[in-house]
This record gives sequence, structure tokens and C-alpha cells, in this order.
Amino acid sequence: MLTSKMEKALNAQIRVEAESSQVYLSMACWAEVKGLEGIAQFMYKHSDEERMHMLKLVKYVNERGGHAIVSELSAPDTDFGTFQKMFEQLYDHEIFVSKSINELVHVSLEEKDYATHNFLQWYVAEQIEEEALARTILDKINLIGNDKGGLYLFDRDVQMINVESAAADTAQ
Ligand code: OFO
Repeated sequence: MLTSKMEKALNAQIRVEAESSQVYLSMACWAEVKGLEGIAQFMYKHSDEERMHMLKLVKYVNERGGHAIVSELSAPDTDFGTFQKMFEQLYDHEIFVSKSINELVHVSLEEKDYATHNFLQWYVAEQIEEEALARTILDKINLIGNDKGGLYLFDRDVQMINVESAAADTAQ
């Protein structure tokens, strides 16, 4: 059974994951209308993953005797300036999510809720991978600079960049 403090904190994270999904969906739309098809596909996929992170929390809260709340969400930006700026924003957003997960882990320890602490380890590991992925992409973008051919190749290849390939890159 979740304590009410734990339930409230998990519900706050449900909202964070739902808003993350909306942010990346909005990024996908921006990229798609700009003709950046590969980047758009990457963002659509990322948005789906965030929805999965949200659902995992929803199921957990309901299973543990709580009530997962589907709340209103803040509207994401609709204009991201340049694709470089957009990926910087993605990185900053993932850092924000990591902090939020850390806070949640902290609450689980305060509440002596070791089951939730254990459940949250999946998110802790996931955030390490997501931050590594965002950094890998930013490194590639820095290499391209303002080169149009580079952007063409980046847009083509970004769909192949995933958590596994980023982890392999970081290990090198
Ligand atoms: Fe990209 O973060 Fe969810 O957890």
C-alpha cells in the first residue's frame, strides 16, 4: 500500500512523463513541417517511449492500492528555432526529468517504501541512458556545424541512433 505522500509524488511523475511525451510530440511536428523527416521520426518514437514511461507508473500506482491521476498538462512550445536548439532543449528536459526521478527516489526512502524504491531503479537506469543518448546527438550536431550536407546525413541517420548505440559510443 502506498502512503499518501508516495502516491502524490508518483502522480506528479506521471504528469512529468505525460508532459515529456507532449514535448517530444510537438518537436516531431515542428521537424515534420520543416521537412526534417528523420528527426521527426526520432521524436515521434521518443514521444511514444515517454508515454510508455507514464503508463508503467500508472499501472504501478493502481496496483499498489493508489489511484493514478490523469491530469491536465501544460502545453509544450510549438516553435523550436533550429534543430540544434531543439536537441539542446531535449537534453535539458532529460536533465530535468532525472532530477525529478531523483526526488522521487528520495521520497521512497523517506517513506521507507522499498518496493517503490526498487521499482524506481528502472527509471534511474533509463535516465542514465537517455542523458547519454542526448549527449551523443549533441556531439554529432556540433561536428556538423552549419554544413548542409551534414544536416542531410544527420537527418537520415538520427533514426538509427538509439539508447544502445549511444551506450556503445560512450563506452569507447
Ligand atoms: Fe525521457 O524520460 Fe521518461 O523517464
